[in-house]
Amino acid sequence: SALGRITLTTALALAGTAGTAAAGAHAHADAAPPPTITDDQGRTLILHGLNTASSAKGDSGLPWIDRDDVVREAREMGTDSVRYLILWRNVEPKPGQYDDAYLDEVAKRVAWYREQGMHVILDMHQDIYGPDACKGAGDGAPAWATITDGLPCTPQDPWVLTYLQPAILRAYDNFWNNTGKHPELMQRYTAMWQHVAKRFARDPAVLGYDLMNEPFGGTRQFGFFEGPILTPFYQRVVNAIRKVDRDNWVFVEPEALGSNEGAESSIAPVKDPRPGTPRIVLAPHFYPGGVDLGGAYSGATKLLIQAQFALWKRNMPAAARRLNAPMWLGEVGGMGQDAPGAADFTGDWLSMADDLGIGWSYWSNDPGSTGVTDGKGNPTLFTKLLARPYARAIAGTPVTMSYSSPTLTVSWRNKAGVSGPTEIWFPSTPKVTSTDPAGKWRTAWDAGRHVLSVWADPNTASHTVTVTP
Ligand code: IDC
Repeated sequence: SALGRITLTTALALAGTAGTAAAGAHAHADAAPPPTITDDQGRTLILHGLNTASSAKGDSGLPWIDRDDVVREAREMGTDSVRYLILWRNVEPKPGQYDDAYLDEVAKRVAWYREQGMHVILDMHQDIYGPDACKGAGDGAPAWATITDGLPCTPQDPWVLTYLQPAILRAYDNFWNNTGKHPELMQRYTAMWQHVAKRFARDPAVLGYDLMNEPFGGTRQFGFFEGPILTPFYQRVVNAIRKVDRDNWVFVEPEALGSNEGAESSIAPVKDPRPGTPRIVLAPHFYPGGVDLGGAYSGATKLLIQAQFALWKRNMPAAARRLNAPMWLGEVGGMGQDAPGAADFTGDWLSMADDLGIGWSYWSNDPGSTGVTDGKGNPTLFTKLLARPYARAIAGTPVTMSYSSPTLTVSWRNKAGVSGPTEIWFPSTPKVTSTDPAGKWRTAWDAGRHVLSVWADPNTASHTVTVTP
């Protein structure tokens, strides 16, 4: 049952963190501020966006969207970024042979986001290894890289249970070379990323690369996977990317099983060989108790999900501190708009992200009950909730960002080397107040883009800006 699964995942998560539960959220209050994702002017970027899209898992490897959809999304929802799905099997249909026509199609869509001033994170997506591992159930790897050694497979419902099928476990075991027989698969994957990074290194809209969606360890799990196998693999991919691209950010995900529910991750630091400050981002997902699989946010289930909120909120920042990396919530959502508690759940994770000072990418942009259009062109519940006032660029060290309808409060401290205004997205014409001395700060409102620019007083160290309709 759903409740059984939720109880299991929560128990798993709690077991993983027993003993550290007493460590309070304020234990690190005096430490240096956590690193953040920054733009060319040194401003902190808060990324709000949509995963675009699950439909890219089809044969073409391209999402359903058209240029107009991107225009509308930027205008109506104020998104400043996209987690854009690409797939290994489309990039490298034959070993060592890259389909540059596919990458051209990707580049064409990236340009649509560029026109809207948005940032693109290219996500090398996979679920249950690839379409050839289990009768079309999965997506990601090409057929030639899918080595199941003839083991059986039956697609399961819900889809995530397919991960435990013998053929799937073996496909991963061969990929990670747990079998000792296929070192070439990780090498191919690494070279494939270098090819993609070379293609997009100088595309100004591309912010970075999400190296692998929801990595899964096969028969090696948790401490036997993340530290000894996944981390060194990421390191090799980062090193390969840095030979062709020094500047874009690299997003690394913990193993999904466990961390999606808030359990501790044992992912280890990945070094960034680029000159200057490192640009590695920890990019976990949040799917407490299978809320994407027909789950609800009410009654006893809600209490269990709230426990997973608490775990996630402690364990993911702890992993990010260990990596000395900024954090970004790469997937969250997947709940139908009619599911009990869908609005509350959405409000709660949005607040969690604001409290942590991190951005997010909602799952997903596909039309339907979990999307931002219902398939008949009508906005869903999520359209409005996700069109949330936020500071998309902060000209200094962020201190707080909080939204309590209808008021957005943002505060930050000056930071050397940062230029440009703080930029706030707001759905309606804003009224602005600031703690800076009168006459020493100014604003500009772009009514078309709904972006408020705030130039703070450079001679005041800390700034708090309040925006209301
Ligand atoms: C889901 C899609 C669903 C599809 C499934 C397998 O919503 O239609 O059948 O993938 O392809 C993830 C994955 C993401 C999932 C999403 C929601 O990264 O691909 O999409 N999810 O289930 N991890 C946890 C949840």
